[in-house]
Amino acid sequence: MDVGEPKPRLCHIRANLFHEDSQKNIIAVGDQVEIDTAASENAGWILRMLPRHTKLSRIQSSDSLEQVLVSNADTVLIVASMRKPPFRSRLVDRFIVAGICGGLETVLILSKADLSIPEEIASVKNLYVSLGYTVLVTSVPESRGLDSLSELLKNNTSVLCGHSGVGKSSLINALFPQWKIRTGDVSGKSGKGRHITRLSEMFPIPSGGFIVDTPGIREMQPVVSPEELDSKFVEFLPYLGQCRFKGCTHRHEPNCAIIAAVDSEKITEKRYESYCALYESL
Ligand SMILES: Nc1nc2c(ncn2[C@@H]2O[C@H](COP(=O)(O)OP(=O)(O)OP(=O)(O)O)[C@@H](O)[C@H]2O)c(=O)[nH]1
Ligand SMILES: [Mg+2]
Ligand SMILES: [Zn+2]
Repeated sequence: MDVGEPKPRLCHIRANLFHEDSQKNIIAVGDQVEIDTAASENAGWILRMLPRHTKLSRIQSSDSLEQVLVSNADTVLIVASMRKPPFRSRLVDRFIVAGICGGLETVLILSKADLSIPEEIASVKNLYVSLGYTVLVTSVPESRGLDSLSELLKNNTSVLCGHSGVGKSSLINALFPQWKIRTGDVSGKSGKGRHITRLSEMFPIPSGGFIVDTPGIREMQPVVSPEELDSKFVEFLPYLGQCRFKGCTHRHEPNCAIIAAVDSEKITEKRYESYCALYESL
C-alpha cells in the first residue's frame, strides 16, 4: 500500500456546482472537496465542496460578486512595506476587517524595514500592537524578523496578502529558498509593485502547516454591511451603543460616542479615517 503523499490530480468541476451561489470563483485555494476518482489515476471530478471554516474574500468592483481569495486558512499575514511601495493604512485596515469577517487571526507584517527609519516603523507598530494585533517587522536582506515569522507559520495555515511589491513572495523565498518562487522589482518611478505573483498558491511547509502566497491587490472591499462595520474596528467596541442615536453611523451625528473618543484621542484619527472611507465605499 502506498502511504506517501497523495499524487496531484487534475480535477474538473461538475456543472451543477456552478449555480450554487453568487461567488465569482466556485472553488478557491484551500477548499476541501469530495472527488470522484473512479475514471482515472491522475484526474477526477469534483462532486461537492465541504463547508468552509474560514474565508478571506472581497467584493470585486467590476461585477459586485464575492471573490474568495483563500479558504480554510487560520491566519492572515497582512504584509505592508513602510516604503517602496509606501505604507497604506486604509488598505491594511480593509484587510483587517476582511480577516475578522472571514474568521481569521490577523498578523501585520511591516516589511522592508531596511528601507525605513525606526521612528516611522515604531509609530505604525505601536498603533497596531495597542489594538491587540501581533506585529512583525521584517527585512529580507537583513534577515530581520524571519525566525519569528517561521515560528508563526508552524502547524498553521497562513496566507500572505497585501499590495503588489511589498515582498510577500520574497518572505516565502527567504524561509524556503528551495521553492524558488518568482519575485520582481518595484518600478522606480511609481514605487508600485508589478503584479509578479499571478495566482494564489498553497505550499506545504516541511515541518507542518501550509503557506499561501497570493497576488498583490490594490482594492480590498471586504464583505461587510455598513451597519456592522463599526464592530470590526476593535477599539470602537467599548463605545458602541453609547451614541445618542440608534443606528448612528459615527460620521456626522450629534452626541456620537465614537467621535467623542476620537476628539479625546482614545481612537486615532488614522483608524477613524479608515472607518469613514470604508463606510462610504460600501
Ligand atoms: N530592500 C528590500 N527589498 C525587498 C524586501 N523584500 C522584498 N524586496 C524586494 O521587493 C521587490 C518585490 O518583492 P516581491 O516578493 O516580488 O513582492 P510581492 O509582494 O510578492 O509582489 P506581487 O507578487 O506583485 O504581489 C523585489 O525586488 C524584492 O527583492 C526587503 O525586505 N527589503
Ligand atoms: Mg508575489
Ligand atoms: Zn456614533
